[in-house]
Amino acid sequence: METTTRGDAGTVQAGRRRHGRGRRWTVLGAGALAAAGLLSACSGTSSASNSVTKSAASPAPVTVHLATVILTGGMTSNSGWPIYQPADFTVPKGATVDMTIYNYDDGTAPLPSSMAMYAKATGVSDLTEGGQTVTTVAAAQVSHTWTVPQLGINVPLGVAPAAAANGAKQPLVVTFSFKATKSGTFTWKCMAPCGSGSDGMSGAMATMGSMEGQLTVA
Ligand SMILES: [Cu+2]
Repeated sequence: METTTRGDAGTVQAGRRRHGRGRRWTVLGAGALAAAGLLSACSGTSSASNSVTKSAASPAPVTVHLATVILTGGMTSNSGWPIYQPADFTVPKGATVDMTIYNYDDGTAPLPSSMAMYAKATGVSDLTEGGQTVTTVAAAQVSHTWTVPQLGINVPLGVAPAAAANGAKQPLVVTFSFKATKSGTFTWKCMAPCGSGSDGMSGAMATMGSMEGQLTVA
């Protein structure tokens, strides 16, 4: 009987132990479920962001074409006031931007030595001017620049070629590409002193919509 009692006691004890372990396991199980819940919440979040990433990444790469024209003050009856038209651009984020600038200005605005760095193209690829591949324009031959400081983009522009035999003005055709990877609204500027005033930095150079404007990447 003692054995049975011990046995019973043992069984009871064992049962308690098992129960205790069971509770612990239950607690652990709840913890594991909670952890799994957290994990599944996390994986839910990450799968949601994955699907956003996928939907943003799955369309074919976008290439957009921008074109702008630089007109002289003589062409717009605003003497001494060259202008980019248009001056504001909007492109989708992630796009490859193929840009063409038609520069009708045959006058130079030589870069002073303090601005000599703007003679070199940066932040763009495949720059051509007048059909020639270009990486730098001599500082003394710069007519204007298209410079987006926040994006590290600088494109020096040479002068327009001589007018055609019939007197029609000819543009210097400038082409280049860049990738719009960063969203935001960025001010671009001309860095050549092509405006008015003793230093050429007034007038058009100090006016949004003339020698500066905005590039919006959205
Ligand atoms: Cu300019």
